[in-house]
Amino acid sequence: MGVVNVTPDSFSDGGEWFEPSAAIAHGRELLAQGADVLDVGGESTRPGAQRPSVEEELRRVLPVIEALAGEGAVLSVDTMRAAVAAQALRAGAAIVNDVSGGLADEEMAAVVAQSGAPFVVMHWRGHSAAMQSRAVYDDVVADVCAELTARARDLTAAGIEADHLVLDPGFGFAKLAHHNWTLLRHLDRVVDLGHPVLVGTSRKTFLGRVGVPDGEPPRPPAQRDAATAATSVHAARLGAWGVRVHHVPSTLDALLATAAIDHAPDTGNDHAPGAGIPTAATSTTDGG
Ligand code: HH2
Repeated sequence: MGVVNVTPDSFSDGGEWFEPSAAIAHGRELLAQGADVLDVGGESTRPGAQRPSVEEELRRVLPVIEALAGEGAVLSVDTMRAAVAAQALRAGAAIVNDVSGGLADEEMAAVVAQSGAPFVVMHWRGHSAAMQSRAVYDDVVADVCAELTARARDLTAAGIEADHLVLDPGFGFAKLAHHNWTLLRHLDRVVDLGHPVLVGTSRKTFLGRVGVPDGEPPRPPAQRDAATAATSVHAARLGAWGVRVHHVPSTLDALLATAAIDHAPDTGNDHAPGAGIPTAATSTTDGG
């Protein structure tokens, strides 16, 4: 899933794709690079971000969704607002991605249920101003699993088909760095809840601290793509359904390389049919 932030203030790429024409071009670029789904959002969730009005959020996302859906792209709308989700679905979005999992807007569950669209339910404990003070857990894996399970139960009671729910542990949302790492290590427990799982670690601050001594500032967001690729490969290995990233080529390369390892012939099978014995035509100057 490639990220299209139509915002002036997103933490990693705020302002870069704020004009509809730039956002549409960026969406096309992400598709050409191999994204299967584009996640279009008009509100930044970074700590301290000001919420746009509903009208402003619609003004940002609708032209981008209409244009890219018209070209056949599969789109999710990244919104906490039922009114935005409803109009985005009418404009051609196929999936609703709500970082609040339906908690921020009490109309959201009904809109999604009526549409029959898949719904990404992220683990959330409040809007950005309050969320870091709520990063308190007895056991982060057990607590996040329990809260996601409760959300799934309430959303199915509200009429959303259980098999339309995608769960997301919400990396960086009401989580300290060690909470994010522990959740990644035990992501199989979230997968075991029985829903597809989406993982969004892309460029988040805890990745910017990898290899940086304590007390020094984290690396800037654009220098976090290798760490994003590593965490995304790990998530895929543990059974994630999707990974949400800003830079598609680095994560896709890492996923494809891992898949090549998984599909390599067993040792001792060098001459088995289909083992890919290099020929003159396929050999390359660096050994193939
Ligand atoms: N993270 C962000 C936004 N939407 N959706 C899901 N399902 N999972 C996530 O982890 C997630 C998300 C934050 O990233 P970004 O959109 O780049 O930043 P901002 O909120 O500042 O626009």
